[in-house]
Amino acid sequence: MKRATVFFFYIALITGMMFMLSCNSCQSTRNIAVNQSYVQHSPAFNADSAYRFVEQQVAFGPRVPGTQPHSDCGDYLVAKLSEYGAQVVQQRADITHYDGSNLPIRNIIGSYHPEKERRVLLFAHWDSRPFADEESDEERQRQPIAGADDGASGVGVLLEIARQLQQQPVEVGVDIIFFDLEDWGQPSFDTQFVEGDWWCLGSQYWAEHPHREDYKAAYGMLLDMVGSPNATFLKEEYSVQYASSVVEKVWSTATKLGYGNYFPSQRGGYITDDHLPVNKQQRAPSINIINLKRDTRTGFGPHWHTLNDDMRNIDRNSLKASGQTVMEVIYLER
Ligand code: AHN
Ligand code: ZN
Repeated sequence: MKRATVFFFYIALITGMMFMLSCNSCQSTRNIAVNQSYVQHSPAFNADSAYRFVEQQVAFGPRVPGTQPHSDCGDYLVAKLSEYGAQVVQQRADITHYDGSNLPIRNIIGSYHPEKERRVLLFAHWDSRPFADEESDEERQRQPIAGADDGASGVGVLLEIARQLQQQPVEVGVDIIFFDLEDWGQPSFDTQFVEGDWWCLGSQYWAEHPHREDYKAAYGMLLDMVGSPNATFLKEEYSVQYASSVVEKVWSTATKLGYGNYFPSQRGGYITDDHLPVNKQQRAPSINIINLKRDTRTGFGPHWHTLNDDMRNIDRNSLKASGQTVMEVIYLER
């Protein structure tokens, strides 16, 4: 072999070895990087937009069934869902309440791809509680709450998801339901307890009379009180009992997205809420994403069913954590 050839051979060998070594090291650093950063599949949930949807509902005044603000807000919600391309169906009925009075129910349902077989159900209640019965002052207990967190926050997040669904569709069908009359349970200042299930009247009605005959969804997610700062969505017990795989999917997705602080791996109590009739009537195995506390008397945030449940209590970061997590789950669904 000529000297030049030998020289060239050695150069080629050394370059090759260096290439293999560098490739090895870059491979391993790349693997570490992949393990650490999760690549999000869903479009970015816009928390400013969700915040405005909460603000707009609250601006109508307390959405107490039978009042003008309630009726105006209902029209607004129908208009928004239609604007964002959902097929909207309204369900109206009259029910008799614990005090014997007649109350009108107005459930608002927005469907995406109603022809698709595989469906995910997203829901929240849009009415607000007629009494702030967790206030200490008795006079204040009879006033209606603004319900920024309790009601408007879940609806606001779902309106933002509706807006996103129009811009970028998902593979499965999605139904968004705004349930009425969740929050007219008997107030604590009543002295006579009337036997019956007085919470969740809108969802009870829908579960018995779905908007489409034999309606069934693969699973459902309820958003209730998702707006206050440092919300903690503990694993609510009925959710674990009826839909444990959905709980695992949602909580692990939240953790991958970096929202583990909002979705800690801790159990909450059993909460009677709109997911209960949906689970019991088997319309969908459903979970409740709800801010639960272990260190308050009620088990909810300190503003719960008080006059403090207003816009001062709404934090975009909490809307983002719940909204982006739900979006990630549905955008991955096939
Ligand atoms: C009970 O306290 C029985 N249920 C609470 C459900 C609820 C009320 N969510 C919001 N407001
Ligand atoms: Zn409430």
